[in-house]
Amino acid sequence: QDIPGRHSYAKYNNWDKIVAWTEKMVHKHPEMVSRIKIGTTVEDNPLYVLKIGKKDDSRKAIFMDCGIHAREWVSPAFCQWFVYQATKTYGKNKIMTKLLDRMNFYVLPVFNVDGYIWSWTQNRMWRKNRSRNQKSRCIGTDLNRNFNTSWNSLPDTKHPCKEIYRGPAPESERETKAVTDFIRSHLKSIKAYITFHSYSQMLLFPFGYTSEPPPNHEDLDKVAKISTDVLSTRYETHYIYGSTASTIYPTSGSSLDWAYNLGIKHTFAFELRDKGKFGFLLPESQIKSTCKETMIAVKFIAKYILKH
Ligand code: ING
Ligand code: ZN
Repeated sequence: QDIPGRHSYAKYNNWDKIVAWTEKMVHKHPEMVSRIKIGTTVEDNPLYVLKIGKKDDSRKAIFMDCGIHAREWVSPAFCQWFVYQATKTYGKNKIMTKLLDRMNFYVLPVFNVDGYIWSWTQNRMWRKNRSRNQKSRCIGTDLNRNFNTSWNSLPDTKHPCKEIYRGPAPESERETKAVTDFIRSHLKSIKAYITFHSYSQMLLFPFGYTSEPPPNHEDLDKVAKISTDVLSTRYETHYIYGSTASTIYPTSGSSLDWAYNLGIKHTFAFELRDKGKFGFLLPESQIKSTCKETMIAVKFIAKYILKH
């Protein structure tokens, strides 16, 4: 239903609506959904992970995050859609039932909560978080440059006024720390890490900090190829795929490379719709189709993880 003022999967929802939605999901599916507060932000907002699956913590798991960058609104929309579809189709859809019977999903619907709120209330094009910087009047750290992997290798991430400022130290930001602590403490079960950005229509895998291919490059390449193939079956949306460095640009300190080097051998980053016509301002009329096609790819990756 699309009632004005209410949470809707066909609309962009502000932070308050998303918080209320997390509560609703837990109440609706107490057997399958639980909400874990993994930390708080600089502005003291809660960071919530929704765990989807059975109580058994020893099963394989996939960690997914959305909204690491504030202005990429279709990304949190996808995480909400994923939780909705997973809970709605469990027991009805064969693949989803099998996935949720055998594995868990940890979904962080908004990683950069303070930035997300800022992009709703003050500056639609905001990317970073909202932490104050010493010796600079510029605000914010790029959370996707703040991870402890080749953190200081790219000089253009040094300046607090840059959109890709890496922060004063690796994991200096509370948001980064909350996520890395959570992943480290669930490392035994987490077999895949997927992070959602927009825009560009790409499926990326490690590395961004080097052009050296990771040991399982061929495997990642194959999974990415099939994922983008199945994604395109729904609306013929064309994605390209490859390593971050060779496909989009070199990066340092990204969550994708960090998770990989921690030992999670299947890590992917989606750059969702579109290719630049609307860019970050993707119209609400495209939310559902973006989510539906992405869901097909994510289900394929999950099936692959279950099998291997
Ligand atoms: N793009 C990503 C960025 O952080 C990316 C690309 C994804 C880099 C994953 C490294 C790892 O620059 C956007 N649009 O934010
Ligand atoms: Zn991004």
